[in-house]
Amino acid sequence: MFDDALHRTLVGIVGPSHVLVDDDLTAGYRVDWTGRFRGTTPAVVRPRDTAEVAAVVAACHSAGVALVPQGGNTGLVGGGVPGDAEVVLSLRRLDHIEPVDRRAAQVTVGAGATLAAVQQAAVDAGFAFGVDLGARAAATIGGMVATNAGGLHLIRHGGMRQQVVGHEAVLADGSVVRHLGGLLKDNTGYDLGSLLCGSEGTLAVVTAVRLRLVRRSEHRVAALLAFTTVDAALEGAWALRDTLTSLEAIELFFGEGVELVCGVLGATAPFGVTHPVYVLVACADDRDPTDDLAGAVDGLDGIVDVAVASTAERRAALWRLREGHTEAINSLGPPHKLDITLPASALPAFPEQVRARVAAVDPAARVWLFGHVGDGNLHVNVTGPAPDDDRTDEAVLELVASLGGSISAEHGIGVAKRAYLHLNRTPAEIAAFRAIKEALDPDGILNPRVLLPPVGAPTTPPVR
Ligand code: 2HG
Ligand code: ZN
Repeated sequence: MFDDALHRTLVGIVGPSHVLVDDDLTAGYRVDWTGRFRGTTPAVVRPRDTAEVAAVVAACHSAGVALVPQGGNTGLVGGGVPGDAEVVLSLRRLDHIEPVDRRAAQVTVGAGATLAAVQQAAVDAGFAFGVDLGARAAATIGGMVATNAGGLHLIRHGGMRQQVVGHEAVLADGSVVRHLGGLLKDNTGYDLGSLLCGSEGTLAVVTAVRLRLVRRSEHRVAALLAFTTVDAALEGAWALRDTLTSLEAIELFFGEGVELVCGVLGATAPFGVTHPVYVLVACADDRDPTDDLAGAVDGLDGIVDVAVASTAERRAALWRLREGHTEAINSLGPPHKLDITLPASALPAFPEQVRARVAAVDPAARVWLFGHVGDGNLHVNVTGPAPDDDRTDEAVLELVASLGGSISAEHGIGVAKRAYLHLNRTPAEIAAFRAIKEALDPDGILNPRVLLPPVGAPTTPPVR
């Protein structure tokens, strides 16, 4: 239980100004970015280094008080905010970035370093970081590890798991595991770093990671391609994926999304009319990739409009149309975020299928689709249903599972999808997950409300 004694202990560890208890001070830590998930907490604790994190976790462990680790609070499945009793363990102050190790092409960073800061450090040293995503200014590396973030460049460099070459984390009893050497060949037992990727704060608190860096490409170009049908857009996207060696990102979105982004954020679309479907393609290379991109686009069927952007400013304007979706949709009220991956063969029919499924459950709901089409990851956003009305979530996730897709591509399970894990994972797999959790956190103090299905949740996929 959180009591005066624990409060005093925490103040002794991190100092009085880093144990926040007043409602107005904790407010921003208790609600997620979308506003759909909110809770209460006895305290937000803000340690400044690994030793303080370890002491805080040990104190909470002794008192039997659960913790929710939190980074930039940009998560979209309710995995980083408290329910009603957990202490929020904010890792934001662990934002150190060590000098880039040029010989190894690696950098060690604290869990609280933002993605943007790590990207800048990599660029300053002549490299790049392999993962990019729209929330780069606020998202922290620790949170990105915890959710195994994928993002925009996954088709080129992989997701977070592929970048982590070393880790440091605090276990549930306050002990520290540190393996930050960054050796690429290192078969000395279980790969705890890999296990922590996607563990959503349930197995340990990530305090630092060593990241691989990638080569920096000096020349970039982006193009927005407009299509009249989903089929043509997908065929085009796949053809570009298979021909362009400089491809960095390939994104799909729809006319209604572009109109919303332009209306809400004041962005401008490059064409005089709104087209039904768009593909945004980005290339980066050591030499100017514009000719390669133009050549590849020329060979595609079904394109009705093209805008090519070479300058940073024009590229940013095209990216605004895609990255602005999240913010623009949020202006309609807390959305239901259903971040899914589908097998390529299921993608063409999916937009119509998912709209029909949602309409059958809630005719007033609106469906917004956009995502990283190169890896089959679509973001299905549903607006209209109340935050706690899960009927459309269930309908969409069941459809996705029946098509052989994943109910979480890159955002994690959090609290939003834990009741649906059985759609993708067998009873034996879930039992193995529980055994790992039991072994590393026997008292269940690390983010206990996320990822694993609640007791009593279904264990077998529904028969349809
Ligand atoms: C993106 O790809 C993020 O922009 C957020 O993963 C997706 O807002 C979303 O649903
Ligand atoms: Zn995404």
